[in-house]
Amino acid sequence: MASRNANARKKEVKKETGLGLTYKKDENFGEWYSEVVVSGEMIEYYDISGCYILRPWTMTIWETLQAFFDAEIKKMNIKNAYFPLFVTENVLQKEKDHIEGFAPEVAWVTKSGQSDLEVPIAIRPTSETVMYPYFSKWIRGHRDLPLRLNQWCNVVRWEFSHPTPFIRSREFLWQEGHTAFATKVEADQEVLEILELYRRIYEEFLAIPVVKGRKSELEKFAGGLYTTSVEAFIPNTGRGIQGATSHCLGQNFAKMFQINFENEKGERAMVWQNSWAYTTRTIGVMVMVHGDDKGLVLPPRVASLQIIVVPVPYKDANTDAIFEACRSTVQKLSDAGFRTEADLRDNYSPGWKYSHWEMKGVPLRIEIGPKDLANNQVRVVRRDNGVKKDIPVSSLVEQVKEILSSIQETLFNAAKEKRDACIKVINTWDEFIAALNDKKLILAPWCDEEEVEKDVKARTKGELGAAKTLCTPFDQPRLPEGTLCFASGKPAKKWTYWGRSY
Ligand code: 87F
Repeated sequence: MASRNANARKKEVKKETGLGLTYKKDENFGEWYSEVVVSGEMIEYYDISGCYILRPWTMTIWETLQAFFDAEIKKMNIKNAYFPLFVTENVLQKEKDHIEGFAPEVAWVTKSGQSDLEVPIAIRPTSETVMYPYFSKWIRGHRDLPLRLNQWCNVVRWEFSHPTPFIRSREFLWQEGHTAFATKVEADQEVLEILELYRRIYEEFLAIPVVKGRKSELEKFAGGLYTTSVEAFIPNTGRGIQGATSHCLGQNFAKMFQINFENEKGERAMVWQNSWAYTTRTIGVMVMVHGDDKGLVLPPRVASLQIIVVPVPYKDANTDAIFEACRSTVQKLSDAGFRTEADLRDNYSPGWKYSHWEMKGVPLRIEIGPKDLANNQVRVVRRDNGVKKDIPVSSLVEQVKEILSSIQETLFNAAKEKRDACIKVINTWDEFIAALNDKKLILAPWCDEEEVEKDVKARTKGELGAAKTLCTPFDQPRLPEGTLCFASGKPAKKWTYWGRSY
């Protein structure tokens, strides 16, 4: 009976205000995602396809990730810089070999007003060619090394496949780190230190489990020596998603851009370089992993607002006293360092406010009504699992602190359990195809040959896209002697994750 009343109320709210989602996550994931990011007020669509407005609800999350990462790289003595948005054709073409495949995605400015520019100018899709001529100029001797720069900026890649907010957009925000060292040992070490920061962004902030590993020769950044990445997984679509990359570029760019230095023995030597980036895609992965049929679910560590306080004044209640209790609750929690607000608007019902803040994913709701006032307590409701609890005002701060960290932990554990349940270890081609059709994250013994990966791609081509390697995890299970590659039948060299991907 109680739940029937609750359902009736829900329908009422939706009828009155249009609140609530039309699509369900498990039934129509794509539509659900588009609806959630708009209804949750993270994204507004724009009149250029593949371009999106990032609203304050998004930007505060980005700023939280930025504050963490920026502080960490400063500890590593990496400095921020800003290079221009534009690059001439001449300079962009300097790294012909690797740019070739990317060329169709480069956007160009060809006019100012009505007149053609003398030479068209490209908008940076990434900044290797913008920065490295100056690395060459600034690096003279071993005392100029290491040179470690980072920039926070936007880049443009004119994508032609299906655009998706955060996940695949034509303009996005990122940080790009570009560093140069005297030795490969130093470069190798930095690659992993940065990758660990990326793991922490996903696991500790966004509550998303990731796999650290190395990209195959086919999937690595073609201009570099090797690529490492953190890989996440979206259970609903059965797709892997590259979370961030940390590359060792080797000396390829040093050769092209003549980035040389005089070493301690007085000889000319080439630098060893790295580059690394994470983007606003992180936020899309978070929405996809944690969101539910009521809307966004934000992990407390990144939520713009961690606690929303809602007054629940019944007809004859002392409204002033309830509002005052809401204000003092906000004051106490804000003083204790929590991001808290009260929704004291008098033109919306409590039920409408509940739905609204649930849609926006606020981790914790505090309700204060006449009974709470009388008992010197508040009612807290968790966004992640709906669990309600009455807590005495006297222990408000301590208990809220505990509940928020419990939400953070619960979100991570739930996401990890769901991800782990999707991992399928396979040994044969038939098992591989079955697991692929079953939307699994596939762990397979592989011979690590480029031709074999190309062959797997060709054999799995179809409407949903081909299967490819996601990464070879650093954390390798034991590979029994005599294990054969699932695709070629040759001796397997390593366990590698395979799947469809974003
Ligand atoms: C699109 C157009 C032109 C990716 C592109 O991953 C060039 C490129 O070079 C391109 N899309 N890439 C690879 C970017 C490599 C590297 N750059 C610095 C990173 C980390 C940050």
